[in-house]
Amino acid sequence: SIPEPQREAWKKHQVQGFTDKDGFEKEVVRHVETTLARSLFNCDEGAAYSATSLAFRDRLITEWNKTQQRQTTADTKRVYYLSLEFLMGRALDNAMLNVGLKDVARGGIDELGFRIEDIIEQEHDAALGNGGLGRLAACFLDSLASLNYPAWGYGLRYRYGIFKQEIINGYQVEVPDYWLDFNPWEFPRHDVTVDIQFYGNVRKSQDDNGKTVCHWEGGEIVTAVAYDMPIPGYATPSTNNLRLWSSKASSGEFDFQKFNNGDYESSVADQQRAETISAVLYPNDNLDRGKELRLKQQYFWVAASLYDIVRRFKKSKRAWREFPDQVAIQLNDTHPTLAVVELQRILVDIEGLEWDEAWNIVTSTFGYTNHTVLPEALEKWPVGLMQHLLPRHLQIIYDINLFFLQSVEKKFPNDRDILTSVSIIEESQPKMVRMAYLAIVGSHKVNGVAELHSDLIQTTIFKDFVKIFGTDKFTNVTNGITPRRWLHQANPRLSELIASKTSGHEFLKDLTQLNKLELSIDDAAFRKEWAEIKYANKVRLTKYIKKTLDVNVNPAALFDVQVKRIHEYKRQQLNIFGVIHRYLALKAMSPEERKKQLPRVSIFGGKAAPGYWMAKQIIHLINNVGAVVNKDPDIGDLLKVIYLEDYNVSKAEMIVPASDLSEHISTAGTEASGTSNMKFVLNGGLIIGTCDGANIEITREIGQENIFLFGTLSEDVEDLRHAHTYGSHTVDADLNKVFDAIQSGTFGEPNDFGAMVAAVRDHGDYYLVSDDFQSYIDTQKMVDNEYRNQDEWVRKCIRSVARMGFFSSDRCINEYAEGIWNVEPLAIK
Ligand code: 6GP
Repeated sequence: SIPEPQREAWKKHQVQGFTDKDGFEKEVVRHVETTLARSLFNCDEGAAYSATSLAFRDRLITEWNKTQQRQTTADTKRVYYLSLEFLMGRALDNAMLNVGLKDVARGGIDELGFRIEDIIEQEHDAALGNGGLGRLAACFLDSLASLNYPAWGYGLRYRYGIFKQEIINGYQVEVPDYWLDFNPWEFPRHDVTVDIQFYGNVRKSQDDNGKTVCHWEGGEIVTAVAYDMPIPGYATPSTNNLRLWSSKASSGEFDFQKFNNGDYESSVADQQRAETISAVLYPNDNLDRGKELRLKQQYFWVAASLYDIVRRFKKSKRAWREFPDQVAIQLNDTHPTLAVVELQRILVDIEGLEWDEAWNIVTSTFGYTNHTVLPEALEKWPVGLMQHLLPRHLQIIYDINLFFLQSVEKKFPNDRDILTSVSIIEESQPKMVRMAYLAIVGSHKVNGVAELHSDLIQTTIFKDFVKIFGTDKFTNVTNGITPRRWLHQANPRLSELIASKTSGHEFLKDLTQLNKLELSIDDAAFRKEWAEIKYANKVRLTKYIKKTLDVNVNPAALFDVQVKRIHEYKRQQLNIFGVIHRYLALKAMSPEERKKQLPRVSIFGGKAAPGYWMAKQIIHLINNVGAVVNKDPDIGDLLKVIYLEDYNVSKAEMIVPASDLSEHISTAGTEASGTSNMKFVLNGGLIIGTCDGANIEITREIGQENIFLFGTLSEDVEDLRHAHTYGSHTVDADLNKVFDAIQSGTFGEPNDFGAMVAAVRDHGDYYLVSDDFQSYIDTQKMVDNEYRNQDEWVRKCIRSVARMGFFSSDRCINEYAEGIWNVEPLAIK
């Protein structure tokens, strides 16, 4: 650093950042004219977006520097959140709101000849995630910064995020998402690099004291380069860091010999192979596909992050046993589990600690969050692949397993079954490493993401581990969402109305303040304004539907929304079968009877994993139903079926505030938590849902009279499945009529949907669509009836919002901090 006498000059010129409109405009013009090399003669909306973002980025980065400095000086414990996915969405609007300068920017941009809304729309979503797991990580970053926790996120800087979805002739088509053209929010740190080793072999030697030392040698090296994204807290100067690693060939890797000999292609091939590691996000949600490149991604990212964390710790010159006092690492699902093995390797092989001492440090450092009980999502890696790619790590895994099983044997002598069932190595053909088991053994806390889910993991997939470790190791942290993005940013008018009825914007820092809204519930003017805001949000979505799909929908109709990844367990098929049932019922009515019906718009959105054939058929059916229903003159406004293309975070910000009713209808016991359920209720929409995930806790908070619950309970699911397979399975008569309509060709080529119908009717109906169909239809009828009484409906919405305080990700992060990480916020003077 700079010596004391010269620091004066630095301090004099320290960047202050703008605070008013003039200062903002000056920064924008400077960036347009210098950074972007443009002028007032060729500054379009894109350039205005870039310059505005750069102006804000400059502000954030000065606060980022101060925050890091503060944390280093305070020398407190830091949290590291390791996640393969961060579904951030757009950054500009969030940055403007969190630093409290959106109005300043609005005025400045206006004077410079643009509209702030148009500028915001220029930004490409940072879509480095699939769904719930990745968006949760993004909400957590916002809360960590807003609550002043010293925390870093670590992830991969994918060149291609989740694909863009186009709907062509009713089918999903995937288009690559190249998002890095110009990203003003990232800072390349070409000086922060880590060399990562793969393959090779292990050599053993004896040190001077006769101790065996392992050396991992040979193989190939790939370099990780750090890219940092500043994460601004709301109404605080704290600005945390999201560090994403990008892969490139190590400088030794480029083969000049080949190059000079004219063998350009193969000299470039090595480079491309290295860059492939961080090239693409795997597009699967709740599904593990076990591809070698995925394992490479995992190790690459985990090894680079740990190197960084250990380097930072070593600067403090503390003893190794203090590592867990300085460092908490959270594993976002099992994807980063190799970090457990890598830290043990660093401590034993490189730092020379004894195994037990090292293992104590490791297990005190890590916490593991499980996000699903679906068997197809539980990660396993073939032992052979692990041996080839990470030979030393496999040895360490075997040793971890050996010592673990020895301890189990001691506790349960002569119980071979428990040894087989909890072994980290599955004795299958081929043998597999069970990553969840490794994560449990390597962590001091394991948590689920909603009460039901946390109970289920303790009584089903991990029950033997509860016997071994006791219940203390297992805990629940119910998910939450950030009210900054999901209320203040997505629904500014509602946020202002709430502010006017509570203690200003305090609710954005303490969401429980929403309960003050109940005091205003009898205020007719307030309810009227509430309803007007909902209507305006629906009009906005209506215009978007007209623009993108050329379908006219009536904004006064009930908007019924299901937007999320397409998955059989989430049961979009149940929803579309219900829509078909409604269509058939309307068709069968006389014109007089039809006039009495409530108009409804069924809105769907979401991506299917490219290799998930059934999910793609579901998308196809929804679109085909829309094509028939939307142009049926008998139906008119009474029913419209809309498929919104390319659902993502920024579209959610428009869709969620426009919903009257949203669907969270997974088979009970399959949706670990769900988080969009929380977003919809927080924006004044009601839920139709099953007794699953966080729906249960939402019901407890808002009251069962404010939610439409239906369907099988999770404790009955197993018996029903058993009965479907071994008993007789009869399908509900109304559902059979739906199937008949599909199979008679009403919605296109029946063969296209044969498998979807057969899955329910003939192949055991694993997701219990037939069991829940009638109660779903009946509950939808109740919805229609209740929606007619708009005054009571609005009261329900207000009451629900008032009681949603629990579902802030701030509450959730505080629970992690206290119960798992043992970290405290850093006070700011
Ligand atoms: C998801 C769960 O499906 C969802 O219910 C939950 O709300 C979310 O995680 C956040 O906890 N799980 C995944 O996206 C996933 O891929 C491996 O889990």
